[in-house]
Amino acid sequence: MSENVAAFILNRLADWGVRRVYGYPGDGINGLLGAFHKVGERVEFIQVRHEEIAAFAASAHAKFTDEPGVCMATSGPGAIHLLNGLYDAKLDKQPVVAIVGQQPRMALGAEYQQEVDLIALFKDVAHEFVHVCNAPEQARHLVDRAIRVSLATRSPACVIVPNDVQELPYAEPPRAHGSVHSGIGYAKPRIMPGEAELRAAAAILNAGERVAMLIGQGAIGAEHEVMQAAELLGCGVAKALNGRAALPDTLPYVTGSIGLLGTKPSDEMIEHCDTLLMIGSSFPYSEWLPKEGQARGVQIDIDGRLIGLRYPMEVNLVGDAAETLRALIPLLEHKQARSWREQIEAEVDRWWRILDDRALQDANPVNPQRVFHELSSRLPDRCILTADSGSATNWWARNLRLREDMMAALSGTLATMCPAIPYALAAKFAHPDRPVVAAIGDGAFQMLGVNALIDIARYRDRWSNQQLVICVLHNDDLNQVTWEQRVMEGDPKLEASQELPDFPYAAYARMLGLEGIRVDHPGEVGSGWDAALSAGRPALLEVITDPEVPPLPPHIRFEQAKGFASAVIGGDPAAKEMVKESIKGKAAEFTNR
Ligand SMILES: Cc1ncc(C[n+]2csc(CCOP(=O)(O)OP(=O)(O)O)c2C)c(N)n1
Ligand SMILES: [Mg+2]
Repeated sequence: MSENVAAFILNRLADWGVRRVYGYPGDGINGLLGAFHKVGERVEFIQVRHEEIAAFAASAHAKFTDEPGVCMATSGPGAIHLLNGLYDAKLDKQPVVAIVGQQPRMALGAEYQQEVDLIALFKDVAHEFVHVCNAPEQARHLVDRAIRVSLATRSPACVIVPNDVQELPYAEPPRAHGSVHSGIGYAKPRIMPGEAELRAAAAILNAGERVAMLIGQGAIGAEHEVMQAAELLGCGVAKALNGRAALPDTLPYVTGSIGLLGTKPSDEMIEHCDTLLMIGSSFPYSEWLPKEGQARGVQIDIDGRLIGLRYPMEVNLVGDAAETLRALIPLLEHKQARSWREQIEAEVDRWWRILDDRALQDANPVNPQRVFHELSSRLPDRCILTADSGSATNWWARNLRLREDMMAALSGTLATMCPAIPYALAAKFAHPDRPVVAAIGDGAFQMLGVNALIDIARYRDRWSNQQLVICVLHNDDLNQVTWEQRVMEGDPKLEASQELPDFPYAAYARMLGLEGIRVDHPGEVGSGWDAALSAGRPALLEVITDPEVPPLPPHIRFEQAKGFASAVIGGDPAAKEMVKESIKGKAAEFTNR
């Protein structure tokens, strides 16, 4: 019996090295689902609770491996549900392939049931490649191109397959005019700037007296080169969120995160630097970069379309971070004056003490900073960390001291809620031997985490290492936005939009057969982590945290202080608690001089 188009597509994915497809069924992909019977163990269908989880998992697979992530959904509603996860991949530049069903060709254009214009729907998110497979002979090059384009452009690609085409016998392209004969394989190119640009960059960096380095996800894999360059330049290194794991926080000159979720040493380094070296980052907020004219700039980025965009750089080096640094390092002089570096290291040391103090301050009942403070010293070797979008991301970004050989990911650029648990799922499938720790707010848990936890319970037997902790920060509030309303808009908290219904997170995990631990006392946070990490099965650690601890930026700008004051005056329901907690946080800065 000859192979049908659906089986061909799955086999072709397998030939490209794809082992796993995250998805959800529907009659638009019944042909493809049937074909999973025919491909044996070559490719596996991982059913998740929601197509958005599938797309997040595919995005995370790409983030945690060098491979494309693949997701699959049915026509109409299933396809629509994929979108948010695909945008996460698009904005964070990850290779993801979506295989999507469609109604039969003869029904299209008839306002048929579940008929959605999928090309139009995916045209933006998968703008590099979205095509319909109308003929069996097309299947080969559509799969080949979707994967290759996603890898070459680091973006999502989409193949739409009407369900009648899935069932047709596959046909190789004939040797005829108009046929296409594609092949498999993609090797990353070596992308390097020219010699003249390298010299120009070195001259600027050698002339600088106060160099600041900012690295992002493009610096992942360039740890040793970044360290060597930082040593020569006598600089500090700040990290954008997606580059959180590119360099260990245990190095004395790593100033940590930058921006609203950033640290004071990063902010001060940027404010006083005379030279900026930005590597593999598209950090967007100009107010946290040097003022124009303050610093001379050199940037390294693999994508020529994105370079020189955030700051007017004098030299733009288009190239892979590690390769480019390897070529640049021999041209760099070892800076003799070390006082700038010493100053940064002293600031970093002081900052960690401020963070420790802030984390240990009382709150009602648990200070959310303490959750990450206690985790920091307990992070298992080689762990993979995931975070959601919410106030907890502030503490995740600041209070965790990552060591070597760890990985970390979140929705950096889309900053969507809900990826933390789907990312954890994909991390476990990609690296079943590594511990995983996910941090998520109660709002995001109620939005999609409730469903994604079912997937963790469902698949946990597959993972050799059972260390997987999902920490839910239970504050009954959409807290990040509550603070944004106060600080950015000067509005009091709007309870109608911000308050969350109560939910028994730990008890729910226990119902699913997982460990569930609830902590409502500061003294129990550390033992809560110990119990969760040694449960012998995935665990949910629910911590009742105080929503009135402000996720303050490293320094409050005038307009923000004004907003904060007007929220207090405007009758915020928690005015008293807010003021108390903010003053405590600031006080830790003054006592750690
Ligand atoms: C899908 C989506 N909807 C809305 C937002 C806006 N938003 C950002 S953080 C946040 C609050 C998250 O609340 P929760 O998960 O409880 O975390 P908390 O801030 O309380 O720590 C919201 C609504 C978003 N980023 N993504
Ligand atoms: Mg919350």
